[in-house]
Amino acid sequence: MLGEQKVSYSGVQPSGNLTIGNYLGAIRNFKEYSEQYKTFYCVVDQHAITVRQIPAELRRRTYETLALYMACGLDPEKNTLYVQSMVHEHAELAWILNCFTMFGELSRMTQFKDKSAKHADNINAGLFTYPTLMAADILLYQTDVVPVGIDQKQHVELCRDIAERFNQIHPGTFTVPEPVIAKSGMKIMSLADPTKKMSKSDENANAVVYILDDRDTIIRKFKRAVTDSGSEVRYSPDKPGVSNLMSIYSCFTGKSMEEIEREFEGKGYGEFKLAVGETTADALAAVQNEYKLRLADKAGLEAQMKKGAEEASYYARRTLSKVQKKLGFVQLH
Ligand code: ATP
Ligand code: LTN
Repeated sequence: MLGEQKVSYSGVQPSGNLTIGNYLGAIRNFKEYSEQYKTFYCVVDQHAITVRQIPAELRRRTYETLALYMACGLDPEKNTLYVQSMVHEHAELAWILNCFTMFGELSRMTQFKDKSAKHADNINAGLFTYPTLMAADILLYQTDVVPVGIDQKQHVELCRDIAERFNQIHPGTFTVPEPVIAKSGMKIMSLADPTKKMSKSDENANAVVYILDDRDTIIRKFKRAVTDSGSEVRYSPDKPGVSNLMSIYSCFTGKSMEEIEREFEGKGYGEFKLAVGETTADALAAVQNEYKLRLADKAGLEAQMKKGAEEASYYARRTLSKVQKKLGFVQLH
């Protein structure tokens, strides 16, 4: 809570082109808090460097991610939209929280295990302590809710544990946040392997539908999506490919699984896949148009970065100085 207002906080890494997984699992849900909550949505560039990035690409994607936030309907007058590295309190609080986080806790994080298997030549300390930086992001703003995809639930739960541990020693420091996982869209799977999460860092571009893919590409990718044996459109654990496509269709149309099964009864996979492709392309068209306008206005994006960082810093500074005081760091006035 900040004053009387509840707070929603989330972040997305500028580590690749954003996917419909990022959109349905996270960004699309940010907007619903805009009216009643105080909201902070961050482009987490410091998290992105836990795996090697090409500097020019990281810079470009930072602008793109901010433009996409706006294109997805996040009004900068109602939401604080900013870039993590422009608010130095994040890194400072992360250090402090490292001293309140256990080695064993970080070792259990499944994202760390997955990413260290994938980047075996670069298992750096930042990759390991990634969740304490994420906890700092969240706790600096006295956050109540964190809208994320299900893969981030474990990190938010660790953040809760860290906040509770800190509060036990230094009462009343942090609001303890809750993860909020969308009912549908919490985990969109890869189109090439429906047992794997759709991920922006996937090397196979056909496995992933990007928010900015053009209409033909979207339709082609869905046409090629791996489906299961049989020909029936049915939501079931033994049909992971079809079930994933049904989830995507349901997210974009609001239809229930039963309604979708009825709609495609007696029709084959081909017709179903085309419908999913067309529906997705239609739904993304408005976001794409708005995105192009936003991205073309570099000065506007930079003005927003500045304004967002100033807004965020005000709250971040307050929490950090409260923490430093509680810890016994000398404060000069
Ligand atoms: P990377 O591949 O670089 O790890 P990512 O695609 O997992 O990236 P993040 O920036 O780590 O994306 O995640 C941003 C938000 O999108 C998080 O809230 C995450 O839970 C959500 N998200 C990512 N992929 C999916 C997915 N396939 N389904 C639902 N939500 C997702
Ligand atoms: N770890 C998240 C990104 C992230 C985040 C956050 C999400 C960084 N800081 C704070 C919610 C709240 C991910 O998507 N991989």
